[in-house]
Formats: sequence, C-alpha cells, structure tokens
Amino acid sequence: QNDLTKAVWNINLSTSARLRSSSALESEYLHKSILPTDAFQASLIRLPIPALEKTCQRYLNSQEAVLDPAAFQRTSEIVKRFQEVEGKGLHEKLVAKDKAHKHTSYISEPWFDMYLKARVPIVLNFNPFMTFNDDPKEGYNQQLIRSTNMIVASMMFMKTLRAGYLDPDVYHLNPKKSDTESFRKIMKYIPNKFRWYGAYAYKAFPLDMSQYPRLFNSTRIPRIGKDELFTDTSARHLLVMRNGHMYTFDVLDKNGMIVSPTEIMSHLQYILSDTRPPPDYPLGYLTAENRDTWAVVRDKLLDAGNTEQLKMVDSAVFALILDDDIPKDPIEVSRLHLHGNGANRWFDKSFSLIMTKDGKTCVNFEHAWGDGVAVLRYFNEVFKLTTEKPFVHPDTQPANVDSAAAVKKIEFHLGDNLKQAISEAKSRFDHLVNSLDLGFTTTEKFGKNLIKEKKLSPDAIMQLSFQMAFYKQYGKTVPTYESCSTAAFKHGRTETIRSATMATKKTCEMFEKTGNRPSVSELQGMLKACSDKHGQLTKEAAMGEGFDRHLFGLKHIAETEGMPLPELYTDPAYSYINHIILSTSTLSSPAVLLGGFAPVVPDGFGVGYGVQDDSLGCNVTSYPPARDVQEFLRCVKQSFDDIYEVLNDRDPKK
Ligand code: BUJ
Repeated sequence: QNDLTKAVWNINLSTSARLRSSSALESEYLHKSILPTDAFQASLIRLPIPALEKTCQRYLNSQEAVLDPAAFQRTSEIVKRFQEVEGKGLHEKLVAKDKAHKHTSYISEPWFDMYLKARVPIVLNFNPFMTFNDDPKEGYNQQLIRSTNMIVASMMFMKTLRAGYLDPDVYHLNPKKSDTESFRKIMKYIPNKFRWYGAYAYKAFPLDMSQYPRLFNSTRIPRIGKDELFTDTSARHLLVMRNGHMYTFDVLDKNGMIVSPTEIMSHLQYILSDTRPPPDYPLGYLTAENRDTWAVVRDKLLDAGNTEQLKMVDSAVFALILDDDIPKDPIEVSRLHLHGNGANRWFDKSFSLIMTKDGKTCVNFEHAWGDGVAVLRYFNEVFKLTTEKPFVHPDTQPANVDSAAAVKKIEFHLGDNLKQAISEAKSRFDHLVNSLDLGFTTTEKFGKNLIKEKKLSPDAIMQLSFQMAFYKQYGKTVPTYESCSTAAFKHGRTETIRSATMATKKTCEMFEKTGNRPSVSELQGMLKACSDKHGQLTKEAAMGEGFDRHLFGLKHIAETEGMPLPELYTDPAYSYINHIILSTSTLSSPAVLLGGFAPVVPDGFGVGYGVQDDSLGCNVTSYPPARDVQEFLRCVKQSFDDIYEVLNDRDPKK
C-alpha cells in the first residue's frame, strides 16, 4: 500500500510539474489545426458506382492480358451476357442500395465482411508491416530511448486526434497553393456541407478519416464465422510484450494527461530488466490461428477466468512489442516485423509497434479496420516527432518512481486444454512462417529523377519491372494487383490497379526477343505506352473507376440476396484473374525504410516496393517451391538494368 501511495504521489507530482513548466498544448498535442479533424467529413463526395458497360469493358481489357485467345473469346461471350442480363439487375439493386445508404460507400460493408469473414490466420495472410527509418541521431535508437519516445509521440497523436486538433488529411495536387494557412482559414468559413467543393476549387482533395477512431484502443476479436472489431476509448493503459510475457501500465493519468516521459522510461526499464524465462505457453500464438479455432479457444479462456486479462489486452491503447533480437540484415528485420517468432506478438491488435533491441521499429497492423492511409499518417507523425523533438535522450535518467507498482504483469489461468491449444497453435505458426521465403533488391543506377526526366511514370516503370521479371522467370503474364487508395471518397477503401496490360505483355516479349531485335526507339516507345496505360488505370482506380470493387459489390448483392451467381463469377477465368500471383503495394514516405506482406495465394509473390529519387527497391515474399523469390529478385534486378539501358538509348541485349 505504501509503495502504491508513493507511486501515485510521484506521478501526480511530476504531472503537475510538467504542466507548470510547459503549456499543455505543447506537451500533450502534436498541433492544434486551424481546421477541425472532421472538417471535410460531412461534405466528402461518394464513391461512384461505375457504369456496368465500363466495368465489363475494363474487366475484359484486363482478362485479355492474362488469358489465351480461346479462353478470352469464351469469357467475352459470358461478359456480354452478363452485361445484358443478370449484371443489369444486380447493378440496379446495388445502385438502389447505395442510394439508401448515403452515409457510406457501396464497398464499405462488403469489404469489412471480406476481412472479418476470412477464416485463415491473419498473420501472413493479412497483416502487413512498415518499418521506420532509423533515428539519424546517435544513441536515439537504443530500445529504451526509442520506445519511450515512440509511446509519448503516439499518445500525443491519439490525443490530437481525439480532441479534433489533427489537421485533416488532404491530397494536395498543388501544395504551394493549398497546403497553406490561408487555404485552411478560408475553408474554415465555408459551411460544413460545402467545404469539399471549396477545397476542390484549389485542386485539393480531402480524404476520408472514418478509419481513424479504430487506430487506438482497438482489436479484432475472433468469432465463429465472422470476427468483430472492438474499441474501448476509456482505457488508458499500454500493452507491452517482452519475451512472451505481457505487461501493462498507464500511459495516460486519470485526468487524461500523458504520463511523463521519464516515468514511462522507468516502467519500460523495469520490464526490460525482467529476467524470468519465457512462458511455456505464450498466448500470442493463438492470434495466428485459424479464426474459428481461435474463437473457440477464446471462449475457453474466458471460461477459465481470464476475462479481465483479455479485456486489458483488447482495450490497450496499442501493443508495444520489445524483442531482444539484433537483426543482422534487412531480411531478418522483415521477418521480425512481418511475423517474428509468434510468442511475443498479438496480431489482433489494430496495430503493434514492434521494436528490436537495436531500435529497428515497425508498425504491423491488422487490416480489417483500415488501410495504409491512416496508418501512414500516424507513422509519419510519430517518426517526425520522435526524430525532431524527442522527449528523452541517451543521457536521460528514468524517473525515480515505483515501477514495480505501476507495471502490472498479465497472468493467464491455463488448464491443460488451453495449453494444448497453444502448443498446436505454435506448431502451426512455425510451419506457416518456415514455409515463407523473402528477400529484397535495389538499384542505385536510377530512380524517380531519371524516369521523370524521360517523361515516364516511376510507378509504371516499377510495375513494368515486375512484369518483365515474371516473364523472364516463367515466360508469361499473370494476374497482378496494385493497391490504390479510394480514400478521396466517403468510406472509400481501395481499388485494384490491374498493372498487367496488353502493353506490358507486349513490352515483356519485345525485351526478351533474341532474334530480330526491336530498335531502341521501339523499346522506348513501348515504355511510353506502358507508362501511359498505367497512368490511365491509376487515375481511374483512384477515382473509383476500376472494375474489381464493382464486380465484387455485385457478387455480394447476389450472395446476400440468395440469388444464383451469374456465369461471369463461375467462369474459371474469373477465379483465375482473382488468384493474384503478383500482389503489389507501395508507399512513399521519408520515414519508411522497409515494408511488406506475404503472398495472397500459395503460388504468388508479395511485393512491397519503394521509389526514391535515385534508387528503386522492393521487398518480396513467396512460398517455395511454388515460387522462387530469390530468382525473381535476380530477374527484377535484371529488368531494372534492361530498362536503364533503354532509357539511356542502348539495347540491353547488345
Ligand atoms: O489493397 C488493399 O485493399 C490492401 C492492401 C493489400 N495487399 C497488401 C495485399 C496489397 N494493403 C496494402 O497495400 C497495405 C500495405 C502496407 C505495406 C506496404 C509496403 C510498402 C513497402 C515500401 C518500401 C519498400 C522498400 C524496399 C527496399 C528494399
């Protein structure tokens, strides 16, 4: 009791001291934006439902690149019937349903269902990771220093968001004109309902922020058939995992003030100095289970008297995962950040910050609740704040507080049945992650600058490199997915850019031709054709004008209304084009070092890639022997070299 009183007294003392020394705004919030966080939310435009004819045509254009001529002919006929008969009825129903649900988008519900009804483990199948660059300052990457700084920055982000102070997400086409104070001030005076149009006049596109409330205090709860998302904003504690053990401590005090950085540091030091051996039955493995299996085990955990324990885990602001590893290369970093050893993870949390002993840190996130845009905003703000205005430094001493009292270790009651469930989950997890191979490649020969100089799109060239690599390795063009955000619309999620096109297919063939080589200017012409086509598909996808989500939405209508599935969906070509062999995603941010995800099918590649001014790089995964990722990476490197030669007026094969 005495210790507890002392701890509480110390905490109160230091909080009030901090309040006296600096204004609450500076120490508790990232900023106070001129516009409230939800300034544009009410006026966001709605995700369009494309015209059925356009969807059918886009679908066929994409099929043509991956089907042989006979199969393409059959599919064209099926699509024609779909467009004239069953598709029409479904489309009308989808449009009517969308009209009746103006507060959201037609894709929101089916997309949540897609994630939450999936029964496969979320690790590898869904959770991606994004690794932060190192802190450029010497000493700040030590685990204790960096984790303290990241917790405080995260809490400031959370508070800024909850107070409505977080500057709204806006995609600025002309940042000089619109990413300005005067733009924000003008917007403020436009009534809520019309603000979007005001921004549009400046070529500024406000983004949907409806996913943000699920960033903190949230988790995915396994349920039979369909999981649930859970959020409890009243919780003030953090979940820390180390060595398979779970701990919590408050990061906000009773008044909602952020606990002082040196106290947080003391608590973390206390956890880091815990020398007990790892638990025999770490529960984290369960979150990597098949979702129905996990749902049953979770009920058994509750029956065994672990209600409070699970509540602490589920409601925690987020999970901080402290690993003892010191990875020796980017491959080891990627492995730790994508899956780790499973004992020291809780994949269900909306996101975890995973940090190695030497401070290599990532965000690994559960995907059902949200997409890259919200996560990347949090990621960028935390990186900026921790590197520019850190709260603790290599010479900072932890506060002299009673961390033994403030830190609670979560202990679970486990009967034999639960122990067995954990052992089974562990062996399945080990088997799953051991079957994954990964690697990366980069080129420093060129990057965004040269590609732009040649009036080509850097993203299109990257996508073409993957097409060329696959063609070099396997001699064909396969279904390819590039993720594109539709956050410019209310409750938008993503659309697919189908980056395997007739143009890329032809280009692959021309580059590989041995006899009767095309001229360099012909190859340059092909790069341009690929770039233009890709640019068009990207624009369309970002405007909600792809075909994937529309066809998906129509299928969802048929399923939910118990209607027979039109032949378009039972056509093997539909399954084929949705069996994504090349799944790709990119993000550009000065804060990102690495990122990636596993393949979405057993015989696919998972390609995370980045484009820098003077370099290109990708991080790729596969399940051997179905796909050989190391050979694929050699082919990607060769493709970079080939393209580089052509950009410099040389034939790579001569
Ligand atoms: O499309 C969707 O709806 C969501 C997608 C799903 N999928 C990953 C399967 C495509 N989710 C995302 O796109 C989020 C992915 C977040 C991670 C992206 C990784 C980007 C890597 C950047 C840097 C890599 C540089 C490597 C250099 C060696």
